[in-house]
Amino acid sequence: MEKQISRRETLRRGLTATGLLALTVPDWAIPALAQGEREIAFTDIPDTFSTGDTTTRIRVLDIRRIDGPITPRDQFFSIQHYPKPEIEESEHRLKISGLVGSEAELSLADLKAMPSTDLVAGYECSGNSGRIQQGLVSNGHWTGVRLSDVLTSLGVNPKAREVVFFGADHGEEDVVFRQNTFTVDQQYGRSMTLENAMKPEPLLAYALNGEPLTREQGHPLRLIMPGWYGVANVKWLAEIRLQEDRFLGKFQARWYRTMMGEGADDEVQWIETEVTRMQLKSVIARVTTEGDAHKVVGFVVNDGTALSSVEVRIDDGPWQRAEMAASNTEFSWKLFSFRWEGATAGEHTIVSRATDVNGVVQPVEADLELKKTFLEHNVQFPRTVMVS
Ligand SMILES: Nc1nc2c(c(=O)[nH]1)N[C@H]1C(S)=C(S)[C@@H](COP(=O)(O)O)O[C@H]1N2
Ligand SMILES: [Mo]
Repeated sequence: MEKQISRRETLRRGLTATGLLALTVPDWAIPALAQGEREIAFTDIPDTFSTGDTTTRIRVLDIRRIDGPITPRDQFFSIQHYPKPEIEESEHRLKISGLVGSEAELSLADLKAMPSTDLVAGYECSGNSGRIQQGLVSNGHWTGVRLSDVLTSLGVNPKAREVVFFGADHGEEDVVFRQNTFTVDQQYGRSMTLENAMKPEPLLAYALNGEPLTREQGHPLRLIMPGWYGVANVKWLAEIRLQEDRFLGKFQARWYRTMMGEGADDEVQWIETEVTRMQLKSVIARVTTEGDAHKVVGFVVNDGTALSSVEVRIDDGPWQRAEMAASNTEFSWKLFSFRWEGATAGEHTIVSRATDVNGVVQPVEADLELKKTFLEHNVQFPRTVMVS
């Protein structure tokens, strides 16, 4: 039955039901093509670009096709390091171990019996960049149980300081220790401080856009860590372990880190940090035309800090303010749109930049010169289009 309702209608109902939106979605929030509106092709996308699908290791979102605030389930980007587990919801147990008052194995039914929370959260993979057309990004409407409610209900031992999340997915890893290499089977694991885990936002999510999670998105249960890079949002969540000491697993301490120099010349200090909260990034996703008018649409991701502006620049012109969509929320991606006046025939370069209320400005290449590693690449992303 639900299939006969249009996707937009389903979305509207879902959002209305959860009070996230007033009765109607403002036209604005839906950057779908209006009648008579046509897309202007980017000239910087290689012919070989393809999104991939559920059979490939990575599926990217074709950001030119963004047609509303919420990414449809069948377009949501997906990436993982090991083969995707296939888990029966009725057989799944979430183990909660370590420094808790009482260890537990919770079924989906146990979790669904607890008060549920709805949250719109968007994120990108920390490896997202222009190389893959910025397509490792999506924005979902998640339903689940607050992590803090689950932990509080079991009781947290005062010694606990670190919360580790393990997926059911696993694989063989070479772990190097001095001159030895051990090949062992490990689960995907990520951690955060207890303080972060007990914030109101982290969600143990069992639904995406009003339906059970897709296998690609971690069915039947995953962590949603609003404002953090994709890597923190552990899919196929099998175990939560509370401990006193830091967790040093591969995807926490080795693969997902950034090395960046601070200072200048021979005073540079090289700092290595974990990949956690999203760096401020804006991306132009699409340019369209209707008659003489041109419209530039894009999105911003960040850690949830309020924005003070998103601006667009055409060629060497001035920075001009874009308009923000009414559907944007604290942890959603933030859609923006810009009316491009007086576009002339020929090739143009367009770029956007976001600024937050703390005065953080999206960097240019030169600002990131001392970033040696490629993750967290939030540089301004100039695009070229051909206006005829
Ligand atoms: N269990 C598990 N969770 C995981 C991963 C993984 O390999 N295994 N990959 C992470 C990474 S790197 C990203 S970017 C996001 C992608 O989430 P999505 O596929 O739902 O878009 O999942 C994260 N969660
Ligand atoms: Mo990622």
